[in-house]
Amino acid sequence: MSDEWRRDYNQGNKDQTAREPILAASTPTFLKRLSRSVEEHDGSRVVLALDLEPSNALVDKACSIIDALACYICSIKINMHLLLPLSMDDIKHVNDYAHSYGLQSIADIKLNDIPSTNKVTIDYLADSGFDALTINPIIGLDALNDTIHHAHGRGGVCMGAIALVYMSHKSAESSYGMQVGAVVPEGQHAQNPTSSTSLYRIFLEWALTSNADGIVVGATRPEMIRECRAYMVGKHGYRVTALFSPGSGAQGGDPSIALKSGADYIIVGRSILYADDPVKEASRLAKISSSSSYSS
Ligand code: FNU
Repeated sequence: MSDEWRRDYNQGNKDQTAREPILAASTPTFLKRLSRSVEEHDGSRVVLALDLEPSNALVDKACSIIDALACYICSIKINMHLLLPLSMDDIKHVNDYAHSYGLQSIADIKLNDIPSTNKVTIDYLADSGFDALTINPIIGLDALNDTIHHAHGRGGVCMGAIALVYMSHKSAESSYGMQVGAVVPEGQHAQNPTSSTSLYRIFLEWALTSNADGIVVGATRPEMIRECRAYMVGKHGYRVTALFSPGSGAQGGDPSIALKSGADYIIVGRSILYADDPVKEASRLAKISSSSSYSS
């Protein structure tokens, strides 16, 4: 190994283990940036899922949708609908365009790999102009911790991380609702060997322990939103983690009930994008989101 390589290698190792914050204390967190966007957009707590059907000119379409809807939303959310067909430069263009309206942008990739791969993914997403990403806690507590720590320390950006807790689609119950036994660390004995809980409760606990900026709970399950919100308030005494709720409209959830049950942000795609009048629908949802609030 050359001296230069050795120096880089050792530096790399040190950076990995030191876990020192690399950001200036003044770098606003994702949630602060998102709150600022809410203020600048008339209190809208609507995150627009830019789920465009395959076609040509996706970048132009995405930008004209942003032009039309920017004042009714606080963030865009991009998933495989655009991430797969577009180049990194195209995605950066769309994200920069959203930023020019003061909007945030979330990469909905449900990150789910070993920490070293997750870190490279996060770096690419940050370079593409994303402000936050979604992550799947199934990777385990230590990996979640490590990955979120990396996202938060991402130079100059402070990427947010939003952990899946209970997804919105029908069959989510068979995984997120699954009863699982408590995991006992090696060498210890379970106090109560029969104790079990639901997977989503473990994911919620892990998300909070790992300082996730947000959690996802489907608008199709208001009772779960209520339970998770009550647990979050009980644990911290105040709100430090935001609850994002997809599944209104096209998936059958009611945005107003989701917000009253404890959602901070609603994520909406098709019911805006394919409405007869998308501007009217976005404006209606923006009003609902700015006026409906959680009551315990
Ligand atoms: P719409 N989404 C979801 N449910 O729907 N990220 C989840 O539990 C989840 C998500 C995304 O139904 C979905 O991929 F974790 O058209 C889509 O982009 O309003 C959006 O939220 C919902 O779109």
